[in-house]
Amino acid sequence: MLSRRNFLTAAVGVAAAGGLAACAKEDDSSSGSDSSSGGGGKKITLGFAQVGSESGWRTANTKSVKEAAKDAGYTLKFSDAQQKQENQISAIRSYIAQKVNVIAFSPVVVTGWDAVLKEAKTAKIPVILTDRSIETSDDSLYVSFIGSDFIDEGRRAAKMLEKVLEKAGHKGAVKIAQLEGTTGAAPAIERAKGFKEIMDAEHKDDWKVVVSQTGDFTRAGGKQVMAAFLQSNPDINVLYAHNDDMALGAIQSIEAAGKKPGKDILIVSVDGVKDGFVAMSEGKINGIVECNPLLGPQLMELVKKVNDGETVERRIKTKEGDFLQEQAKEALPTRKY
Ligand code: GYE
Repeated sequence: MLSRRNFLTAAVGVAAAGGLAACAKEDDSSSGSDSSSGGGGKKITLGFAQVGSESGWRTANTKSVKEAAKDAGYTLKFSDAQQKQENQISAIRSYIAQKVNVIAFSPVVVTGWDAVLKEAKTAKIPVILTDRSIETSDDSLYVSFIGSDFIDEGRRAAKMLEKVLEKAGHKGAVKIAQLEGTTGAAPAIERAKGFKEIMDAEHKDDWKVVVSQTGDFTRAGGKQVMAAFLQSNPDINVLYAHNDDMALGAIQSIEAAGKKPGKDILIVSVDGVKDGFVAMSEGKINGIVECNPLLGPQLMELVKKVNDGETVERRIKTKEGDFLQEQAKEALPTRKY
């Protein structure tokens, strides 16, 4: 017989079957003393439903959440949904059944959450969105959203491209290939939107996105889609990638096609992971808009307030910077992810 907990863990694993099921996992970890959670001395249990492990950003985010939960002395129930919404929904349902104190999750896509979040509300379990937002007509379904402003990141990427083109002394048409993040995910929708806003307002005549497709935020996706872009549009001279991992995959295809990344094709991406900085210090990426994954400590503070019944800010934005090649070498040793 499966114990209740093992049964629930198995349910999440089964829901993940069809993908890389072996990696779908729900871990329980607890540490610290009961008193460290403060309040009435009762240890807080947090259920965290992660998107997956698609990128360097995500790896750093997971590490930050796990470490911060440990430092705060919470019991953390963690699951990896392998970028599949149905897995995340199963994980959230299992947290509701386990009566955790607070649920936090990073929604893989923006739509389709109302039903499961209503179940959490009925069970009186507060929900915090981390990193990615959702679309809902019912604002009472979550208490707070902590994460970056992705529209602004898109705008910053366009502004960065202006600088990159100027530095490269680029003349003539700007033919942009866009590698989009996961279809339907907030960072994919909004990074495209912010970029387009600046492009339409300020570069209508000289810039054009000639191809745009999802690479699912992965290196393999970026590599594969870029290879196809180079076949269909060999005159592309700029790549805007919604994250570093896709840019890093694309670099492999650009080199395989006998072109120089960072020269023949100017590259701007988002995140600022270490490998992105390394590629930038080698001259292969021209500019990176930072998106900070180290949300763990802020999230744990928020969890405590929510658990204590305090009123919290509805929207908490993370702070980040912009980096060009000249700053890459200097910044590299201090990068934390
Ligand atoms: O940019 C990408 C990851 O949601 C901000 O997801 C996050 C994005 C990040 O896979 O690398």
